[in-house]
Amino acid sequence: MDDGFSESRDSIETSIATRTIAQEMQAMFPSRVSFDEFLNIADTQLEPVRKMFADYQCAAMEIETKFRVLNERFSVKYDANPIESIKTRIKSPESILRKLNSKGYPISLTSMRENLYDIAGIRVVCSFVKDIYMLAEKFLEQDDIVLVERKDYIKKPKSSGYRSLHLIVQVPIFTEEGKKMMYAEVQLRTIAMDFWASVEHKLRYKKNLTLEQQKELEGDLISCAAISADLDTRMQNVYDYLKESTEAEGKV
Ligand code: 0O2
Repeated sequence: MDDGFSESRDSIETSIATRTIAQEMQAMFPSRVSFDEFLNIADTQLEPVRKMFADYQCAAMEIETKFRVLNERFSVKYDANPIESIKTRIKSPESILRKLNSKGYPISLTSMRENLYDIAGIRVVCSFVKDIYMLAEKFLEQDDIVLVERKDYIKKPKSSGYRSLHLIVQVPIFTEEGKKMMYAEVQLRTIAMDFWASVEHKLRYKKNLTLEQQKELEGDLISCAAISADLDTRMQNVYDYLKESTEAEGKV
């Protein structure tokens, strides 16, 4: 049975772990870092990092809410939900460091804020391509959203076959320190695009493939991307046909 002490026990364990690390650090640098100094440094150094990740989390929440509101409004007006699912993620510290390093940017919090636009990511999955453009338009019409860049990989897919509409935006968040404009990347896709991208992402990290196998796989993925694009077009046609017939029946 849960004795209700798990949280306290966790924090005791965390505190013991921190002490052990601190003691090891102290043993490594006896003259430079005292135990209390180390804890103090860790705390003050981590505070701005924690704050920054919280800022990005808030930006993702703001944008997610905007899309949920749009979905609700459309469900009332047209009796249909354009959005199938919304996922948000904050880029991991490892991935942030790798990107800063690969692009030759300085490794600092200021550099992260100024140079990386996709630390907060929001993925909106729709059934139909037309809904993607309609939602993007309604989202960008909102006067607190600043469009920084639009990358239309639906009209112009990447050489890998990847399709999605990307919007790099700035969104305001209101914190105890005042208003902050945060960068975020919104990816809008259909279910078919999302399926392709997640499978391709998994396969891309398979390490034990020969060069020949990789080439063959890339070719297969490009044909699958074409099939998925065709599926999107046909599903859109079915939807448009049904919508038109329903509207025509209403007029009779
Ligand atoms: P993760 O894990 O999603 O964070 P830029 O961001 O402008 O400096 P980049 O990376 O070329 O340069 O931007 P782009 O092309 O707009 O891609 C950004 C994101 O789109 C990627 O983020 C992926 O999520 C997705 N993406 C782009 N191309 C592909 C692709 O070929 N396959 C799949 N599955 N996803 C893709 P990250 O940072 O790469 O990864």
